[in-house]
Amino acid sequence: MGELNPRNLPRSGAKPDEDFMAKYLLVSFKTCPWVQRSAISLREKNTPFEFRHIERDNRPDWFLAISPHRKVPVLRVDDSVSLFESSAINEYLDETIAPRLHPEDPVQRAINRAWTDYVPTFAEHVTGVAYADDEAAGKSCLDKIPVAFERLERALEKQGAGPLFNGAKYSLVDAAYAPFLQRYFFLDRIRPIGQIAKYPRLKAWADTLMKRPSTHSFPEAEFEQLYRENVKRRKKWLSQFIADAAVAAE
Ligand SMILES: N[C@@H](CCC(=O)N[C@@H](CS)C(=O)NCC(=O)O)C(=O)O
Repeated sequence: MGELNPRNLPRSGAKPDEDFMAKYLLVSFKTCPWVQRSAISLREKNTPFEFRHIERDNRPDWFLAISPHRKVPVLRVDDSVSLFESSAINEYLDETIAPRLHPEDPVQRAINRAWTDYVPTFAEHVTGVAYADDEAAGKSCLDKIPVAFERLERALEKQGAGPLFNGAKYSLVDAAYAPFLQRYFFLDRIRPIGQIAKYPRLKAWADTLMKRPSTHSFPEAEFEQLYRENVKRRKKWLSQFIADAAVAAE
């Protein structure tokens, strides 16, 4: 791909002989939950990958050439194939790298996929408040959180004992929800929401996922601070609840 080849871009501090040529290059915005979902799957599979963080407001040409919707994540494989959409990327990873994260049983696999398909709605309900323009909109977003939480609670009840969605074994559905459950905790610490404690199975699942190293692409406090800076910068209703001191790094 000549100049559009992301490998040809200079990387800060890397000397040519130290260059790390991973099979998998994950193109990312640092705080993107959809990227995080694919990064989690790679980590759960103990698969080394190179993270390439780009800026939302300055997307390079090589990225635009490989990302049909101009969105992250893009997974570049062997510097020759570019995959997009986090769900499709994760299905690909699961089909090509052992161990299989999807359940063996086709019925369970269908149930897992069905709940994975609910993630965009769950994300919208659970993190919508971060995009609300005013208090009324914020309150109406917050009202949707119990709807999403209740649905997941019922699903987890049917699945069994936990602590993960399918019991003891980690699955793609865990990777799909972890970034959004994490953002609920971030939002709850910006302005208390107080909902998750009412859903014991969901709370236990979320706590398990938050403790799991694969959930985290960055040190936890640093990442939460980055998230808060994004919320503050958006200048939406929620921004006012982030103290200036907390964004001193801006
Ligand atoms: N459905 C997509 C969503 C990806 C997505 O929305 N990514 C955001 C960043 S978190 C993005 O690239 N937004 C840029 C834009 O919409 O222009 C997926 O699962 O990969």
